[in-house]
Amino acid sequence: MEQNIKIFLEKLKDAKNIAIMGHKNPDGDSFCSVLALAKMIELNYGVRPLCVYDGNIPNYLDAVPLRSWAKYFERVDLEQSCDLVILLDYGTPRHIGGAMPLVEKAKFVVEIDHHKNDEHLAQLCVNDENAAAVGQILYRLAKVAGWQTDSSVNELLAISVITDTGNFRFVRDGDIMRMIGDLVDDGLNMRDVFDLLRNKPKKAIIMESGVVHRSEFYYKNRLAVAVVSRENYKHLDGRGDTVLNLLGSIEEVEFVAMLKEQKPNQTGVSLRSRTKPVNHIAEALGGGGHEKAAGAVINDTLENVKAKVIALFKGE
Ligand SMILES: [Mn+2]
Repeated sequence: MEQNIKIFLEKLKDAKNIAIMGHKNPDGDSFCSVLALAKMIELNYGVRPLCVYDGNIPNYLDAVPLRSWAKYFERVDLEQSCDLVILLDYGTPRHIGGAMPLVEKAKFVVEIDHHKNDEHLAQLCVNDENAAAVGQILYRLAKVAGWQTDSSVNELLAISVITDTGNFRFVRDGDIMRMIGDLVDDGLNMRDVFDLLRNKPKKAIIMESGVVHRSEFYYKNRLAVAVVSRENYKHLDGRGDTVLNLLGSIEEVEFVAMLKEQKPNQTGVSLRSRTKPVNHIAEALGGGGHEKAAGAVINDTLENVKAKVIALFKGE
């Protein structure tokens, strides 16, 4: 067993008071990994960790198992000193958000992540940049540790890898498929899992399809640009996956850029690619991410950011 995993398991044995958190505005991987790990810790160590989040949980995750365990950071005692705080899928310290006091006051901090990160907050890292999702790291960890799991854990781990791989589109090796295969043999019903995610509000889908309808195409249709105005941004559930998926399924489209007017002078950019990496473009905008799925948040108007993004794709 790897040394860092050994130390993590030792820390779990001794901890009476544990908090787990993912990144602000959790996605499927961040949110479901937190809940899956919490349940595994309860099953195997007899302690139920505190699951904390900041931002909004998208409606499409409303029906996932143990949803009610997640507590908004303002409703928990941020002054307490936990024996152990576990950070999942956070990427960079600024993505932790309001639960940061718990990290600062913790006796020991562990992180389990698959993002490239040069600013580790934890004393102990159980990271794997090659993992497609934190759920995949947790699944391996559970195997190595010999942890007992249950059907809710299996569903949560499946949702975390399904959402972070874009329904398996971005799997990089067979590990994820073997993991799902094992879970299915263990009784996981894939149809139920996908049904759990059908929780988008009608408003969100109608709005997203309108955004697709109004999108613009550049460089011989190789770049699709979608714009979510301030008014529409309020109805966005999660990260606008419907927009990204629909535009990304057009024959000639290689790149999708979705611009979101989060505030009058703050624009979020999500980039997706079918071919070449786009993370250098996200980095040029002050953000970052994975090779074919990256993003940035820029303190500038929608119009200015749109012009910048289109210019950056010139020659790609
Ligand atoms: Mn992730």
